[in-house]
Amino acid sequence: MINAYIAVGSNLGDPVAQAKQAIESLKDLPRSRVIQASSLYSSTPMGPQNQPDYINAVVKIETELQPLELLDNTQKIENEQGRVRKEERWGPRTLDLDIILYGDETIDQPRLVVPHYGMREREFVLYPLLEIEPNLILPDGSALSQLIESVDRNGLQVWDRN
Ligand code: A4P
Ligand code: MG
Repeated sequence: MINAYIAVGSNLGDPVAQAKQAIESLKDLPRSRVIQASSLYSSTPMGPQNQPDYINAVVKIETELQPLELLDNTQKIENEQGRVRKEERWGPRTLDLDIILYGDETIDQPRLVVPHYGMREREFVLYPLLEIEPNLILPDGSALSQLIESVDRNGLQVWDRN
């Protein structure tokens, strides 16, 4: 069993409901178990500002799925929740599920890069992660609690406490 962390993001089509539905769907992942979900947070958009605020959360799971199997399953959930892939970088979406960490593994493949490339700078990933895993050490040996000191909350707020 490997511990993995999935970041949930939505800013279209009732984002709160999308995020809650995504957490429910993650509970049905094969050969896996949800250990904990963070609170839901509201966050201001990273990237183009002419899009709605986001709802973000992080979910800790325990899984026997291999990394690419996990990605297949999270992409299936994205598609089921009406995700339409668009050209615009960092544009709005009904649901984005990013694999933030997969155990201590460093993965660099065309379809999957773990740790997720943006996690170190993104307040909407780091603060929910800190809520559920305050003592987390990243694969490169850095402590989450230390890393987060240099990352501004940028308006991030708890929306729905878990
Ligand atoms: N891929 C590679 N590594 C991973 C990984 N660790 N987890 C590949 C998931 N997927 C990974 O992703 C494109 C491809 O990345 C996938 O096919 C997969 O093989 P995508 O989800 O189709 O495209 P995307 O969502 O546009 O790209 P990405 O990188 O997920 O977008 P970002 O960078 O996550 O930006 N502002 C706020 N406040 N909150 C947000 O959640 N999210 C974004 C999306 C922009 N602004 C935001 C937020
Ligand atoms: Mg994504």
